[in-house]
Amino acid sequence: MIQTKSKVTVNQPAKNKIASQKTLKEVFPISINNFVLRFLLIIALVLMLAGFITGCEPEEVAPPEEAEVNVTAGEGYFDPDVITVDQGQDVTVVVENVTEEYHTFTIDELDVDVSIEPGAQEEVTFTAADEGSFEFYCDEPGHRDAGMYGYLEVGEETDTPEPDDNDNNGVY
Ligand SMILES: [Cu+2]
Repeated sequence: MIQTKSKVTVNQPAKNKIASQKTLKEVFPISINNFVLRFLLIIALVLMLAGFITGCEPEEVAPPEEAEVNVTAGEGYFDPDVITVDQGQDVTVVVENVTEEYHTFTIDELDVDVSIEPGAQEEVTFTAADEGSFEFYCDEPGHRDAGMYGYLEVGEETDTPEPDDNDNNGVY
């Protein structure tokens, strides 16, 4: 019991000393840390700026990216039946024929005409150079009339009229 009491009395001044020493010691690490942190922050900012500059330059100059579209050729339909791409994009259309007969994926204006065997898959690549709406269809006899057609939309809502205009036209 006496030993523990003596330990307590010894510890009290020791704690005070440690506390005062800590405050002095803490001053140095904090100032060093601040200096190091500022230095690291400056380096980080420089690196970020360098990253932005090098990262932005090619994006601004680069042409539109390529577009790849998967299209299913089914019995009397293409899915999707509207393909939207940006003007100038190199477009690759992968057509999967899920039927047991031949189909084609044809766009007259873009000289696209690929035949797909039953159950097979073909891809065709073209450049969407001109803005506009281009019909794609299946050139097998009767298939277009059966519903195997759709539209390639190049550019932003080129030939699509505003919904309000349509309603007004219907009323007038
Ligand atoms: Cu067809």
